[in-house]
Amino acid sequence: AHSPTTITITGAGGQIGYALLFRIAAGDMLGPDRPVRLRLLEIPQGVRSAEGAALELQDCAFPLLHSVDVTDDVGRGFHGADLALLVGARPRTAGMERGDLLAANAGIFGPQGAAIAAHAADGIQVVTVGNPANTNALIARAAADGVPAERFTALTRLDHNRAVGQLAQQLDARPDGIRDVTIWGNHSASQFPDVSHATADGTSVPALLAERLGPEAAAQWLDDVFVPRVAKRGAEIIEVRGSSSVASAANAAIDHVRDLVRGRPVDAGWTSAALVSRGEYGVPEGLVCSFPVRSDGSGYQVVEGLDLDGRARARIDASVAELVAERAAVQELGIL
Ligand code: NAX
Repeated sequence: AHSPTTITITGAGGQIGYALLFRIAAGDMLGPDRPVRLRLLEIPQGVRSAEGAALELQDCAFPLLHSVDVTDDVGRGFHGADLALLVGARPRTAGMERGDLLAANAGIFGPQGAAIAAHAADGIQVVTVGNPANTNALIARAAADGVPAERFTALTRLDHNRAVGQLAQQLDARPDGIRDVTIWGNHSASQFPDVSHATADGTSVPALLAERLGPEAAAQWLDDVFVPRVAKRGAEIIEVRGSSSVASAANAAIDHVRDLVRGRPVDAGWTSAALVSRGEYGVPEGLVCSFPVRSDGSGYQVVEGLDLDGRARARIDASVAELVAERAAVQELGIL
């Protein structure tokens, strides 16, 4: 039998936290053979909400759930953690400049990175969900002296799943028949959802689109409908629902961690995650950028060697330029 995995969830008293905790405790993330200990890290204002979730977790009597701790102490929160989901972040509020937002989040993710280096288990995997996710991951990693760069990832799986959902609808296909979609770049409206290598039930997605819509209309649908719809889906959800994506975000975080730690079947194709760049596809080293990735259960690896046409190259470069600008803004604030 496996010994319990200690999982720290920051912002656990928030909306995504509430959608995540019960699925993790039910075994949806690590599997039905892996008991878990949950550490809910909150700020003082969020502690009661996290404590309420802890009471409800108890009331589920989940067989895999060994313990739940709620704390607002960062060191205690990451003590012995095998896995950290950094969900809590400072949201952008009216009148806030980008610099203010980056500085406020650096004040959260810097100390959390340092606490992870000081207190977490040796094999810690750190997944950043809180926005701006890529740059928050960059800040946490910079503060986590001695923790290898490949232990830091950020969530673009929600964007990936959104892209798969849109293609499934457009092609009348089942989502699980769609392979090798890629989200490139930043988890923001500049991201590039790329279907040029994608297949649906083994047939090229660009060829299927051209067959259904005609070649010109297919190209137009990709540029004018698909890409903006995926990249701005978060805003669409807010407009329709009156509140941001919650269950789909928690579901994507669960998919991301499951593939990361349990591995992803080779025949499921690749997926997307933001990793610390080693210079793949010309992305400057050290940026946390979304790539096509596979996992053998020891972490994500970038799928290298894909051909990129001029359209893809230009869109990837634009999103990477935004990541470079975010890093420069953080450096200017003296944070990196
Ligand atoms: P909520 O505002 O409901 O919850 C955030 C929680 O974090 C609150 O309970 C708050 O008290 C807590 N918190 C704030 N600072 C903290 C700190 N220093 N330490 C511990 N906890 C802290 O937001 P929710 O809807 O749950 O969203 C959480 C984050 O996910 C946001 O930053 C949001 O932008 C981001 N998202 C990221 C997505 C992605 O795909 N990467 C998609 C969904 C979501 O938008």
